Amino acid sequence: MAKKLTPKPAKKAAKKPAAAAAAKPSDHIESHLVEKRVFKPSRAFAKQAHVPSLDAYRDEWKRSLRSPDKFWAGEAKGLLWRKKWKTVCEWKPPFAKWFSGGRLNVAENCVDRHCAGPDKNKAAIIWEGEPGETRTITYSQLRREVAKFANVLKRNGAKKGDRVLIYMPLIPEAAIAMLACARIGAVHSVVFGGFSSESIKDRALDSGATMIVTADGGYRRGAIVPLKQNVDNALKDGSTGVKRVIVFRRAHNEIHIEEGRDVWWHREMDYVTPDCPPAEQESEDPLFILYTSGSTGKPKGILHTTAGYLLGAQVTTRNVFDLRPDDVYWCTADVGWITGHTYLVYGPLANGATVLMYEGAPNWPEPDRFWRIIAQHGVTILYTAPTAIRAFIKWGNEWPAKHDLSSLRLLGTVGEPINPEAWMWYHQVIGGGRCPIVDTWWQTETGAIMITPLPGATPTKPGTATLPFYGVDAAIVDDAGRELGANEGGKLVVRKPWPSMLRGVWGDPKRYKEQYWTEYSKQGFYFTGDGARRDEDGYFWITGRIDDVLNVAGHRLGTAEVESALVSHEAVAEAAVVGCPDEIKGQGVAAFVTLKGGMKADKDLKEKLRRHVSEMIGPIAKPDQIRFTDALPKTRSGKIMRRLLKQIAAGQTVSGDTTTLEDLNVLARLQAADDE
Ligand code: 7RM
Repeated sequence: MAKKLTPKPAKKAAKKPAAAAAAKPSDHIESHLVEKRVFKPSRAFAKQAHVPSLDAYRDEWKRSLRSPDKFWAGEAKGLLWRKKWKTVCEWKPPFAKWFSGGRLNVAENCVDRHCAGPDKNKAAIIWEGEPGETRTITYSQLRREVAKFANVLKRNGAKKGDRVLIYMPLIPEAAIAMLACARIGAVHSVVFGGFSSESIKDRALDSGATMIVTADGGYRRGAIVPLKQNVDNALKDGSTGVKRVIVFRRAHNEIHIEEGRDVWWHREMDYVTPDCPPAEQESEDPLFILYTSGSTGKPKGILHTTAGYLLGAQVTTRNVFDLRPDDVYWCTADVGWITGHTYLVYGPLANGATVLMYEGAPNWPEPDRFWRIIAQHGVTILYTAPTAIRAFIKWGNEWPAKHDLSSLRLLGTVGEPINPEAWMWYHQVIGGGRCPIVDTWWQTETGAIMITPLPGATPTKPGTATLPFYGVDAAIVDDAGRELGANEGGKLVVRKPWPSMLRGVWGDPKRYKEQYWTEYSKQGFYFTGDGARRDEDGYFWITGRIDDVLNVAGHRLGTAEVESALVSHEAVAEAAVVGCPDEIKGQGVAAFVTLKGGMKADKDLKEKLRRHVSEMIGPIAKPDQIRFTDALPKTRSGKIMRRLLKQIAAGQTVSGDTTTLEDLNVLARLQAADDE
């Protein structure tokens, strides 16, 4: 394995340590002070970076928008093609084709390619299981496993274009199964291991899957998740078209094997050779379907195709995470989410990087598991979610303090707006004040990062994803599609197609058009569903989903803004804000608040918090309701389920789909807790 990086700490993270910077991490940091702070990339970091200055970024970005075909043609040289493309982009709104006429294979790009030279013995995946075992898989070992499992898929009847569900714990075999599908041109649809039988069934039906790859069980907080049993239940009524289930033995829990339908992964692997030439795919052949929630109850299958997706994944991973050959790169997302697809599997492997993969929970057996892993494996890049960061803050600084985190050189966040306090904590306590933070905005639909700092180039400010990536024509527009001025809140759109954009909603072309392309059909803009503003430096501040924007007495108010204000109070660990009906103002503000350990939930504190919000934003943002709770209802990917909170805040009984809820008990407790 390549030796570890021990970057010299930057001399000073910022020129003049304002009150906030000088404060110890445990100290209370005022939001409005933090927001004024700008963190310039240190000279040491910039010197070695792929993109070493803001000017270099701006020049390249302008070039990429002026002649996108030329720009992407240049970038596409970094992929391994079996046949060169004829045209870079054909755009007939809302349908794009990228690299038509080209042929390539994603698995060959992510694996075989790195086996030709010295990288063949480089670690591709360093894995740690929740019980504590570790495995290191080199690129040549990965090639062998992927090729063998591709033969297993074929042996069991999978062909090009067939849909294969993958319902696995976070183990290397999940990535192996994905890459094996890509190797033969089968279309995978990963179903998060935390989802229920019902979700497996829905996805199997909607995608028309004929095969499922799963495991006997997976570990979560010391318990075993009965994955195979969930699959059995999903297939029980025989309504899906699934003919074959391949079962990896992970947890050794007892399972049922349905003769004629189920086979063991390890037995099948004995029947095959490691000879499986990657099958050439057309650029626009489907690579995967990933289901994601929309505004309705039924998740939609977002379709991504071969060349454009891979290119987006490769180019963003290299530049945003400033990948170097000796990095140990850890993305904490599960493969069940888009972040796990693009930044745990396809992006880093396309770049020949070493990826760290951890199976379990961050607080198992104790709240220092992440920091222990970083110290043990010499992790240099950490990519995680704000919700995790806020949990770490709640658990206390003593946990990271136990471990040597000096191998880290870069931090990233994704999934939701990060409140400046969490950003500062991440920067100071985890990054030791020396690591740049990339706050990356993107979506399942965009396939790859769209708005982000480049760590050697872009000065960052806590709470903003900063500037668009190359080739991304992001803008804030009003309802008529007119671009707005500085600090005017509007809708976030993308005005030009990009290689890794979604190609459709599986089996539902109407929903594709209506959801993303109707809002600005005249202009041909992609509508993200997010609200945002750009500040005087052109930085994008994402305020959250449009449906999360409140209108209180005619004033636009981001729920994230109010949450940020609440979290900036020293007593608050986490907050979720939704609108509630208000006779006079139209909409009122309802806040659900979890407190830090030792804080007392009483009327006095409620009043203090109301005042605090009023001081931070303005009297208009003062919460009408505050409910203290010991947990917030979240999806398994950590997103707060506002739909449920809205119902509770409105005094209704909770109805609709709760299958993605992490902990159903939270709901019962919330409903029991009132506003008094
Ligand atoms: C990658 C992912 C997408 C939605 C998106 C936003 C929110 C994601 C950020 C963010 C502010 C960020 N895909 N979002 N990243 N908001 N800053 N850096 O999360 O499809 O699951 O969600 O998440 O609302 O539209 S996703």
